[in-house]
Amino acid sequence: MTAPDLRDVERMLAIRVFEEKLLELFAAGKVPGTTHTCLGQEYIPVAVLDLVPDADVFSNHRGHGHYLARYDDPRGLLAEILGKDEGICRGVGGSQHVYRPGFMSTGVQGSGVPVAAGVALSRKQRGTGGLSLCFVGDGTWGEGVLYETLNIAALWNLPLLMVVENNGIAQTTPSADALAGTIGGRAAAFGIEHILIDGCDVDAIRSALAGPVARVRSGEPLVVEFRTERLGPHSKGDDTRDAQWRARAAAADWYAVYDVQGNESFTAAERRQRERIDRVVAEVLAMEQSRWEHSA
Ligand SMILES: Cc1ncc(C[n+]2csc(CCOP(=O)(O)OP(=O)(O)O)c2C)c(N)n1
Repeated sequence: MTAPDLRDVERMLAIRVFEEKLLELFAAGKVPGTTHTCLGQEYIPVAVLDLVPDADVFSNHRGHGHYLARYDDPRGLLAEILGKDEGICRGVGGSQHVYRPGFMSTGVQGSGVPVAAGVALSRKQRGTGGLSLCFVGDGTWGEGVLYETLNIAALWNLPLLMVVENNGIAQTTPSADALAGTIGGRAAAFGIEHILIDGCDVDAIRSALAGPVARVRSGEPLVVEFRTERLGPHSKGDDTRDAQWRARAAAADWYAVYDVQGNESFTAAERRQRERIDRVVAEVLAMEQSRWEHSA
């Protein structure tokens, strides 16, 4: 692995610290609704989003890292999750339904995929350039609309980049019990290129993807599958994986692979981010609740 760039590591740490704080706030009863953290997967949006500053991003239920890697706006996101008026969507969307121009998430599995293709079609027809980037989990390959979308994307040469965060499990169902064949094989059925990324080296990921992503812009849809590990539970207490699996996930964690603890500049970056996120938490907790909050 090449020496990781401090700025990239700091962005990954910002997401990690944010997600850890969120679980603490949840345990303290401060988070309405539910929340899904991306602990372990932070490097994926950090690696990918820098390649596509011209993309509309379609995110999913596990989308905090996607948003933070793009906008570095923990204040707006936390305020949104906690239902505050200063949240990105005035506290109406919460953790899973975030919108701002160029970014949209949804908690309805797979429902962002055809929307991403529609926006890609619109870009193509209007000749604006750019592309749609859609994040999905491996479990979402059980949603039929995904295949209808791949079919149309291939047939109409849409600038659609689908990033699959394959953490091997969908809520409590191991992918091996639900997914026949492979994700690569399914992309191939539509004549769509598939790239498998196994590893968390952000520079290597960008080098591997730069060329294929450039081809997406000219109308070659692409599926990029990341073999990754979810460090936390699906949402809060629902982790059915055995100790062996959890140990494997911990060993693959980029935080360990990058040896954050053994690198002075990384530990300083982590300290900076902890202080920053602590400040954000204090500010957000002091904000007014959203006036859109239901009173019942
Ligand atoms: C249409 C729909 N069905 C079921 C759910 C409940 N649900 C939320 S996340 C999830 C599992 C998603 O697994 P995957 O796509 O692999 O993403 P991961 O959670 O592993 O990141 C399920 C079943 C949902 N949100 N939407």
